[in-house]
Amino acid sequence: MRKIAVVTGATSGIGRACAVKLAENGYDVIITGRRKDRLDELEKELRKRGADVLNLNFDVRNLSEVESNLGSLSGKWAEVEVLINNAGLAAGRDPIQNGDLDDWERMIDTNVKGLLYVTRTLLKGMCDRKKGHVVNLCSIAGKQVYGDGNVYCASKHAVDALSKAIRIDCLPYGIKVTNICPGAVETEFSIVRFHGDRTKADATYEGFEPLKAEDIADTIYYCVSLPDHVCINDLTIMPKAQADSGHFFRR
Ligand code: NDP
Ligand code: 8X3
Repeated sequence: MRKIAVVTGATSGIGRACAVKLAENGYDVIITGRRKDRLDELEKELRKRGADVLNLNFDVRNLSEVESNLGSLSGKWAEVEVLINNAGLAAGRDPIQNGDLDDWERMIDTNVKGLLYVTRTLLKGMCDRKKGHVVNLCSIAGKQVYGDGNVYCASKHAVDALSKAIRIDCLPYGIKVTNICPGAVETEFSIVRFHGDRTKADATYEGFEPLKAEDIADTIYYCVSLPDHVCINDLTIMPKAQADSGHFFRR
């Protein structure tokens, strides 16, 4: 019997790659995101790989949308084993004194509150079934703060704290929690961060080989495929050319 996974933010980058990897490896997948056309295209791709798909179009910042989409799953879809909390973004890269309030709200509402809404909604069933694996997309920004990264780093430090907190609170229910902390991954992340400015986005990855979304999906698949008694709690994954948040070797 195929297992059920939920991937938030499956319309792009790491989330999309995770959905494909899971579909190729025996999971039926609930894919979510705001861009309906991309969800529809991904659904076709996953079905070609033999997976059944539930395509749910909502914004993780909206609690009632989260609850109406994920709070009343029925049949096999209610038995979610793996939740990949991936939906997230950086918006802007400015000194805090010049920070844009709308950017701040978007990051906190998506990366922290959205993750909480989705997790709370799905954890109830996982705890009842005493089975489940929550994978949170944190970041190296959840471990270290860098210049002009302020609120994004704070939001990812919150994810780091929540991964630890969920692990403790759900320990009696056999729930595994894996906190994934990548360095630079070339996706749409920087285009979103720089509000569509491709020159700035491309400069982020200039002179070195960044990680690919598939590198992270492979790593997450490894984590969720381990025997039931084994949990990778926390995993930092970097491009070879990136030592930490601030040290890159660019040619
Ligand atoms: P992308 O921009 O390529 O993908 C982000 C995904 O999040 C999209 O599918 C987007 O879908 C979804 N998303 C954003 N806001 C919302 C929302 N309000 N409601 C629902 N879905 C939303 O970036 P990545 O794949 O790189 O990022 C994925 C995660 O990985 C993020 O949490 C990011 O912080 C983290 N990360 C990324 C790194 C990188 O260098 N790229 C490094 C470390 C961590 P849609 O717009 O359709 O709603
Ligand atoms: C994305 C990686 O270094 O841009 O989380 O914060 S970084």
